[in-house]
Amino acid sequence: MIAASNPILPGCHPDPSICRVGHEFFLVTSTFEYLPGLPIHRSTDLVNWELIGHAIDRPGMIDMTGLASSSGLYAPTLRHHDGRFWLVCTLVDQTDPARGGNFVITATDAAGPWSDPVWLDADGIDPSLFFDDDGTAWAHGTRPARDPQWHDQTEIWLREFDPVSMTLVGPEHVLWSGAVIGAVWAEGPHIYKVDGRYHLVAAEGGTEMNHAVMVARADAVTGPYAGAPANPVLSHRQQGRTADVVAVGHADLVQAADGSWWAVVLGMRPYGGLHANLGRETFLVPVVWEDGWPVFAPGEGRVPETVEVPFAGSAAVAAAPARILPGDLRWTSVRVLPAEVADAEGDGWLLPVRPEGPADLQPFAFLGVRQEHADVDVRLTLSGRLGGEEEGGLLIRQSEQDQLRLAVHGGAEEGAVRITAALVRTGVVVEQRATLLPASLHDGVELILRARGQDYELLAGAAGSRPAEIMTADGRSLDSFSAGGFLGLWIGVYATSRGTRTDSILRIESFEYRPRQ
Ligand code: 6LW
Repeated sequence: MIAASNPILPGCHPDPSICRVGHEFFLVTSTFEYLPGLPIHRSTDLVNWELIGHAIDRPGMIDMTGLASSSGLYAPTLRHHDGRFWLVCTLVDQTDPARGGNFVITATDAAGPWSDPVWLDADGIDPSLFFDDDGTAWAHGTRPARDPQWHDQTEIWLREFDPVSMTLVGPEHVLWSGAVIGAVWAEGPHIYKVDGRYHLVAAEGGTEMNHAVMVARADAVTGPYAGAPANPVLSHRQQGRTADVVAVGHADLVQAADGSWWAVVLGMRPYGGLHANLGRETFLVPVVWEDGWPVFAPGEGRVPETVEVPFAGSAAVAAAPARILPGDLRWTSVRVLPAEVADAEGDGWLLPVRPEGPADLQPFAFLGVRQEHADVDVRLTLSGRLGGEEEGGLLIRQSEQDQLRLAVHGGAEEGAVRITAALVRTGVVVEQRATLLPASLHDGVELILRARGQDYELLAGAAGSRPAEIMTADGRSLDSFSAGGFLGLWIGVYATSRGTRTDSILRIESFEYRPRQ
């Protein structure tokens, strides 16, 4: 038997939703403005997870242009029914409520292809689907309470879902507004039928320090739902800011083939104070049923560091390769797909320089991966030619407003390159360095990030030579506790001409992401 180490999906993998088909588990998480969106991970043992594809992976499936950071694809739900995977999700534009909405897509293979979205007549976020054993299907989700009794009160709604016409039918039912009077953000609802009764699992308290998992049950899917006497059935809210894992909530349950029950939840691991640069990650929690109610992490009541999975064998999947080649599913871009901003060439990419840049709300030239480890070395080798106003390099990105950049610039004299480092906070450069290094972009420049906890050390030099230290930035301003939003950090490559049309192209010779054990 092998044990799962928590988190099972490190780095920005929030709002996990899980389902089982035979002996395989499938898991999806939120991706906001990043594309491809909604990664699908597969596992046979809940311990080893393999990224097999993304539900939103074709140009034009979802239009994300102009969306600000932390808008985009919110909490999805993944289910399997009648030979098909069903995924419901919300496209959110935080500045324009008229844009986006809830949609459903289906696939026979979770790795894809997925159907084009069918938009549902429902507002709010966090949609879910429940397929009852009498052949009916039910959609539910959360939205601001129509008649609120308190600030930030939400309500869980339910309507029948017709899987043939892909529409909501029949009357609407309001099921739940939270276990606690005055609870904010009852959300992330999922309904399950266990031993003939309907169980509603929902988060509340908001997705930060007061996050919690609540359960209610009813004899009919439409309610009335009564809360579990043990609510919250899981939370780290009472552990305060020094807990190793905080913000635990947003659970989804799954029953394994051997009859055992499990939950996936999101949580955050702060380091260097209350800063969680890796974002909201996915954790595994064992569940048992006592007196008709689920008990999360029995005997412990908190997210365990490791979880023994009795049916797991002993084989561990090999760690992902450090050098990330173009075909690697880990690559993501912002608001567009990687193939819409870059062309794979051999073991690297050609990255055409665009007028838009990392501070813009439009798609820009960017390819990146999640920061999944507090201690990591990232090594990028670039070559090509840049004009005088053009730049490209490493981008450590929280949002268009909060980021750290290490750039090589065009226009330096022969045999030298100009390197800058900049820490940007709420859109303002708060710390910067500039230096000339003996190197040539034609022959290759190496840009390096050494993250050691909250120290983000940036180095640069000619490819193959000893790199020079440029700046060490404090990463604390980059996490969502400081910057707001729902995301962890991404680390990638960007290029921009800063407004001017250009034919310049940067070549990404290699990109390595090497965690320090
Ligand atoms: C998501 C909501 C939440 O829609 O955060 O943790 C929101 N919970 O359920 C964004 O991930």
